[in-house]
Amino acid sequence: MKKTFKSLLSFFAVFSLLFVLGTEAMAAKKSKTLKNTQKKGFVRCGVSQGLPGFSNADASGNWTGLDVDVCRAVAAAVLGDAGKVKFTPLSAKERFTALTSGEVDILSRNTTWTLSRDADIGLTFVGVNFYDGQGFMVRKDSGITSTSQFKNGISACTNIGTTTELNMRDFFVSKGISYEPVAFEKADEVVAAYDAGRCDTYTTDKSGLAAQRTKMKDPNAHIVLPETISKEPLGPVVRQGDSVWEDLVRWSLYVMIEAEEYGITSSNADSMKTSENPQIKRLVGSEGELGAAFGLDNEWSLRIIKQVGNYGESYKRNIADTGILPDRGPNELWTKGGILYVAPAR
Ligand SMILES: N[C@@H](CCC(=O)N[C@@H](CS)C(=O)NCC(=O)O)C(=O)O
Repeated sequence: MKKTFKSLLSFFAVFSLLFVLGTEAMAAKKSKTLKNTQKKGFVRCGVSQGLPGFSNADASGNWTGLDVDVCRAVAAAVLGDAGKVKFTPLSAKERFTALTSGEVDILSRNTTWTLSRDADIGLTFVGVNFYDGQGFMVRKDSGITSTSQFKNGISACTNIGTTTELNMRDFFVSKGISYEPVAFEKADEVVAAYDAGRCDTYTTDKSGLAAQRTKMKDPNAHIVLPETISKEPLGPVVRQGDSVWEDLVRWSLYVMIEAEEYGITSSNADSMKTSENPQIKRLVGSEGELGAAFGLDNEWSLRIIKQVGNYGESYKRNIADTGILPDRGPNELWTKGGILYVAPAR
C-alpha cells in the first residue's frame, strides 16, 4: 500500500515537471524579435532607397511595393495593422549590416538568395517573392539588340555590393570581352550616370531595369536586351538565430501566395470563412490553429489577406498596373504555368 502511494507520488512529480518544462518551451517559442516588435508597436523593415514597384516612397513618405508588402503582411499578422511598419531605406552595400546589427528586423529589398549570403553567420533567407535574372539595358540608338554584339572596352554602369557586379564579371570573363565597370553605391547615381551617357550599358536585375527606366529622361530611348545572364531569386532576409521570427516572416509571405492559389482575396476573405474547403478555412482562420505555432491568434493570416491582399493583388497593384512588368512571367502560380509554389499552410 505504502509502495503504491510512493510510486503514485513520483508519477505526479515527473508529470508536473514535464508540464512545467512544456509550458516554458511554449513560452520560449515566442521569439525575442516578435516580443520586441510587439513592445515597440511597429515592424522594422529595411527597404531600397527607391525602386518603383518594389519599395518606393511617394512625396508624403508612404512606402509601396511588392517588397514593402512583405513587411506590411508581418505587421498585419503581428500587430493587427499593416500600416505599423517603420521603413529604413538602405543601399545595397549597407543592407546586410543593418540587419545583423539589429537596426532592422526584416530586409525586404530586391535581395538575391545566394549560398554565401545564406550561409553567412548572420543571415537567413526565408523565401522568394520575385524570381528574376540579370539583364542589360542599352540606348536604342546604339544599334545593339543582343549581348552578342558587345565589343571589347564596353563600359557598364552598376551598383556596388551586389550580385550584379559579380555576375557581370563572370559574364564578360567567360565571353572573353574586356570591360570597364562604372560602379556607384546609390542606385540613383547609377541611373543618372547611364542616363547621362557615361556608360554603354546599364546592368542589374531585369526587374530593376524595368523599374529604373521609369526614372530616366526618355524611357523609350532604351531597350532591355533579351539575354538573361543569371538567376536572381529575390526574397526577404532575417537575422539568423530567431527561428520563430524566421518562420513567421516566411509564412506571412506564403500565406499571400497560397491565398492567391485558393482564390482568396482582400475583398472575399471574410466570406471564405464558411467555405466548404478546409484548406481555405485554415487560411482564413475558421478552422485549425495555425497561428498558435507563432504565439498568434487564429486570424493572423486573415488579417494579412484582408489588409495587404494575396500575392496576385500585390503584384497587380505594384508591378502590373504601374506598367513596370505587366506580364508575370515566372512569377505566376505553379497552377498557371509559373514557378510560384509554396509549402502548404496546414
Ligand atoms: N539583386 C541584387 C541587386 C540588388 C540591388 O541593390 N540592385 C540595385 C539596382 S536595381 C537597387 O536595388 N537599387 C535600388 C536602391 O538601392 O534603392 C543583389 O541582391 O545584390
